[in-house]
Amino acid sequence: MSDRTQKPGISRRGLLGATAGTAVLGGMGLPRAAMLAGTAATVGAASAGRASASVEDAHVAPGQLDEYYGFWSSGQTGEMRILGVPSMRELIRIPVFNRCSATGWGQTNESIRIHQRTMSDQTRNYLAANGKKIHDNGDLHHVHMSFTEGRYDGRFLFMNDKANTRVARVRCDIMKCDSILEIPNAKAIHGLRPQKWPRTHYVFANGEDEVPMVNDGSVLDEPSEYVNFFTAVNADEMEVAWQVMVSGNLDNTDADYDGKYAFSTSYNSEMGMNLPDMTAADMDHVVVFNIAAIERAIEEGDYTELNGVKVIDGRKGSNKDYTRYIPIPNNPHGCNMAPDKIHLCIAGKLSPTVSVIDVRRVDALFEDDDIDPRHPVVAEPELGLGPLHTAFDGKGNAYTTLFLDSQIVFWNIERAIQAYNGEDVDPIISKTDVHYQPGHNSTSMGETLDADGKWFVSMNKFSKDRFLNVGPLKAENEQLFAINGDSLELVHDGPTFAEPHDSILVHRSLINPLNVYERDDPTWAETRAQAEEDGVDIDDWMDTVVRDGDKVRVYMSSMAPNFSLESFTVREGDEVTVIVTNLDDIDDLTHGFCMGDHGVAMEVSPQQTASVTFVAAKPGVYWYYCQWFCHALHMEMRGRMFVEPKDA
Ligand code: RUQ
Ligand code: CUA
Ligand code: CA
Repeated sequence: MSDRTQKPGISRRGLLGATAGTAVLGGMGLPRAAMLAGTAATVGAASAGRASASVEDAHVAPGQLDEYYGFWSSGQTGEMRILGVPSMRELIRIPVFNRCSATGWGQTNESIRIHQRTMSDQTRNYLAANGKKIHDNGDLHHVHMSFTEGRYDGRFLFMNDKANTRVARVRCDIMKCDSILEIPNAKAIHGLRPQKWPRTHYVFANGEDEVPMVNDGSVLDEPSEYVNFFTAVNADEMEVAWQVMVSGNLDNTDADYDGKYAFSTSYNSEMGMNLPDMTAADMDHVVVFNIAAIERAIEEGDYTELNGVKVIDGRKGSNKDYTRYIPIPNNPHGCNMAPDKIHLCIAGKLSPTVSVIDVRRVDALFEDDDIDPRHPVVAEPELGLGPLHTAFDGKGNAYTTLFLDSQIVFWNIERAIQAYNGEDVDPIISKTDVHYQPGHNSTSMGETLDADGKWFVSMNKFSKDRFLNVGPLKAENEQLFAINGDSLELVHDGPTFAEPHDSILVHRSLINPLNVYERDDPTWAETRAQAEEDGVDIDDWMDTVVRDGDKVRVYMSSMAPNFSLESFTVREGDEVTVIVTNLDDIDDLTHGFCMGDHGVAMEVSPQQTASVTFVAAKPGVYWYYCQWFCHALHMEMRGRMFVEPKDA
């Protein structure tokens, strides 16, 4: 226990195990909250002690389906994951910014096209110089679904790549990435949120790292010349709509429920280049982006064009209505809009506070130049050490992770406002230990108007002693809690590989993916066009080899347990493209194509077409096989590639 980070003066966690601690805290929370509920009429249903979910509800028997989809980011692994909640069973992994051995993501022509569609020449040249076609790593922090009028609409999921400054989209009908957008000018896309109202026309994306405005080497170690960029992505076209240059850096972001504003935290208002400088100021800020004013500026031409993007100057002192800066203590991090449509919670990180912004009071910042820039702040409860992110239950309560305290603090927004106004009330309802050092948290439907206050997930950066020791690199830990009256009841520890960064919990009624691809899916539109040129119908049985100089296109179909081609012949040095259509149209009948000893493998799901290109550089006989278990004769589903020597 001694290795846990402890808040000085609190020994309770050292004495109590997790379950006991949770139970005791819950018990302590109840009478106090019940007492307060009597005096504060505004306190929501949670304080009435009514259970929203319970330990029993968390049991999902084998064969039973979960009530929620959990869409998980994976941090530095670069993929998206889907879990069932409350069982916390991992259902599948969706490769996005990573290379996937199983599916061929990052190797198939279809996925490389998605990677390269918006790739800058600079990136393309860099990759070519390093013998690569794509970046095969990513740092995927945040997954969020598209909205229509404040509710998830089940169309798309959007996600960031901090490592290589990108935004990606996943189609919810097939649960595959269909677009990757490289963001110009900005560096290190971190915070990302879709517009909530009236619909997700924009996805807002924060650049975290400061760079010279034109980053071509002409300015290097001159931080006074550095800027940061806030990007609005057109979510339908997956193109950059516009960018805003800001003062300070940008961390997390969220949008309001009126379609008027987006907000971003900045921990480096100092524009420091090292730790002492980045933490020097007592106050950093939240940037407010005035969407209508920015759109007007675009229309009226008040922008600079930079690398093909319309960039607006929203820096301090630009004297325009594009941005405002709200001072917030001290290296703020999380930025979470409550489903009451009114309150935005900014987590203090180095400050033990969460600053509550009433978004209705933001208009005044744009109308009155002499107003106190902190006018929209209506509460600033002191909650504990290291507040990072806040989730909501739709009943007026908030749940904030305390990284340093390894706790979740469950508090009431209205009571925090009363306390800020001098009333003698304590906003804190209960505190619950988590294991250990939580970053993000999420609640079922909690970032939407349908927040239902049933389930709570804490995504913890350390597991320490919770699982069998697997060596110096430990699993991380995500914990599921039932929101039960005034307390959180731990129902599940879920070890995960790097890393359970963030998640959203979406009711299953909103998600309805296909079982089998539609043959006219746009994913392979370019492959289809090439086939048409070659006179091959990829919707039908095909066993055609087309030679085009030293390029060879091998068209084949798969139908369990056969490939249409038992063998094909190429010459040493040929560039070989194998195009496979899986003609099976039965649920769950995925085939694969793996070319032995060539580092080539891909998924071909029912009714899917996929293709892969490689150079046949080794003369000899090579077996290809179906690497996705499909049939009793799966092992027999194979064939030979003959590579004739060049000088034969
Ligand atoms: S933000 S460090 Cu999700 Cu807490 Cu990336
Ligand atoms: Cu087809 Cu295994
Ligand atoms: Ca700072």
